[in-house]
Amino acid sequence: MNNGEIKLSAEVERALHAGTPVVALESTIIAHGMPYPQNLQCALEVEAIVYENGATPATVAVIDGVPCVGLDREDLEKLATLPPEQVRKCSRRDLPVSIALGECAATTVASTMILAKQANVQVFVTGGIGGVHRGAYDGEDPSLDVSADLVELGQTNMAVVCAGVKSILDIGRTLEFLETQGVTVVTYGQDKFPAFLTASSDWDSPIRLDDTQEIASVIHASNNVVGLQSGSLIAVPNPEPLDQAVHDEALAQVLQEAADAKITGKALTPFLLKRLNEVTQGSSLEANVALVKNNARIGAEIAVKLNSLRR
Ligand code: PSU
Ligand code: MN
Repeated sequence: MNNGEIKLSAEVERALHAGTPVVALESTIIAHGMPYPQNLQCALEVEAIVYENGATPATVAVIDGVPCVGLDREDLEKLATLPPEQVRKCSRRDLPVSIALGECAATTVASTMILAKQANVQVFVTGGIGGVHRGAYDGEDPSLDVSADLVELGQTNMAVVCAGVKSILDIGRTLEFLETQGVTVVTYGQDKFPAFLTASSDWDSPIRLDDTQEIASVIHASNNVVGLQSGSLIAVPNPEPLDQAVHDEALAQVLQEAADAKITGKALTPFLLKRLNEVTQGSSLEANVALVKNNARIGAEIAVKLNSLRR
């Protein structure tokens, strides 16, 4: 695929041409991570926050077989309102399929990184990345469920801003895997690595930085001094976390439900998020929206500072 085959929105094309900062956003969170209408509202608010903080938002998806970096309102609405089963959750392996078959597909962290990189975008904001699932390496019959996001971070140069790794995953093994892949992992403003819905996990972050200027300098050094072709992960603690006790109880319940219903593979994360939202009566969704909006603000700030280092 070359750049000519990726469709850029007019705003993104203008920003890239002018050399102003652009922030990529993923679309699985819209089609599979949140229910309608909160998904559309969140997507629009996140784009507005990126603009307010000095960068141009570029939501990534495949629309009728065309890989897009920057969506218009109509495409965003389509992704948000189509029944999730009609929108492929499109990771690296699925990208060629969705393009060849002319599908509408929502890009995960892995495939958003690929398309954003092709478009020369350097910073990407999401909610949570995929990780090593609990039980991936355990027991007599390990599932080997390790997200392609982690491998992508090891091989595609992109600064990914997230709120850490969901507590439904095996956070310790996820951090080990990222180390093996050579991914620079930084937590903003605290020692512990954050756990998506909750602000903190039991695991220490490999690196802590308290200043977005320093974070931009790290990304700049990775890209322009050592020329690493791997990505970096910036973890930002959720500013409006879910109550820990509510979280722990709900999590235990939905993990058991998933095991009982034998839900596995790419269906697992959407199932767990949906059930968590139902069990917590909307509190987990509120925490999810809050963290994505916060990440958009910090991510745009990093993109602006990184952009001025390039000059
Ligand atoms: N975590 C969330 N919400 C999401 C996802 C992760 O809290 O919507 C999505 C992201 O797009 C991520 C993908 O890239 O799930 C990972 O899926 P898998 O574990 O199947 O690779
Ligand atoms: Mn998986």
